[in-house]
Amino acid sequence: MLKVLTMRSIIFSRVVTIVKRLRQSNIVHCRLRHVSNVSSDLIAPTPADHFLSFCEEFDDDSRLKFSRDMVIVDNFVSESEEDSMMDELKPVLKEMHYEFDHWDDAIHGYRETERLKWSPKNMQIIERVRRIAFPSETSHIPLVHVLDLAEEGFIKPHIDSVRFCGDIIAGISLLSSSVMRLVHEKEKSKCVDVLLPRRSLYIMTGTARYDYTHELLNKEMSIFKNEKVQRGRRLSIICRNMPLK
Ligand SMILES: O=C(O)CCC(=O)C(=O)O
Repeated sequence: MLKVLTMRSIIFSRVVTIVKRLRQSNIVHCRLRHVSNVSSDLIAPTPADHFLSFCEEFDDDSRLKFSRDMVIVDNFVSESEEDSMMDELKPVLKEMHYEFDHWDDAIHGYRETERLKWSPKNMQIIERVRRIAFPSETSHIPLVHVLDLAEEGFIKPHIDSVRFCGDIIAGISLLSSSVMRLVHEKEKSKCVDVLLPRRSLYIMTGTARYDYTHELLNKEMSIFKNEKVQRGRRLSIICRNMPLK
C-alpha cells in the first residue's frame, strides 16, 4: 500500500511538472487525461489509464510505474497547427516514395525525413515539445524525425538504440489516431496498448523507453479497448535527446 502511495506521489509530481511546463507554454487547451487524482482545470477527470490498456499481467504497482513513463497529452496541437506543419512538410514528402519492399525493415509503408529548420510558427511547436517533454538541461538531437506512415503502413516491435537516442522520446501524431503496442522485452506476456489520438503528444521514458519494445499497429489491428480505431495515413514528428554517456 505504501509503495502504491509512493508511486502515486511520484506520478503526481511528474504530472504537476508537466502541467507547470504546459502553463508556462500557455497551452491552456491541453489536457493530461491519463492521471485521475490530480485536480486541475488542465486535467480532465478521466481514469488514470484513459489512453493505456493493460493486459492482465499488470498489477496496480506496475500499472502506476508504467503510467509515469508513458504520458499522453491530448490535443497538444490545434487543427491550425496541424495544417501549418503539413503545409511545410507536404512539398518535401511529395518528392519521396513510400518504402514497402524491404520485408525485414523495422517499418513497412513509410517515408521519412529529418528536419533542422522550421518555419517560425512550426518551430514554436517544436520548442513547446522540447520545453514540456525534456528537462531544461537536456541536450536535444537538433534534427527532428518526421515519419510518414501510409494507411497500410506499420512499425514492427523495436527498442530505439541507446547509441542514437537518449532517455526521452517525444512524438506528435498528425493526420490519424493510432495504437502503439508496448511489450516487455523479457516477459512477453506483459503488454500495454496505448491510444495515440490525432494531434496528441506522447512522452516515452524510463521503463517504457528501455524495457518494452514499441510497435505501431496496422490498420486492421488498430483496436483499443474493443473499439476500432480509424487508422489512416499517420505522420509523426519525433524529438529525441542525445544518447546518454
Ligand atoms: O511514429 C512514431 O511515433 C514512433 C516511431 C518509432 O518507433 C521510431 O522511429 O523508432
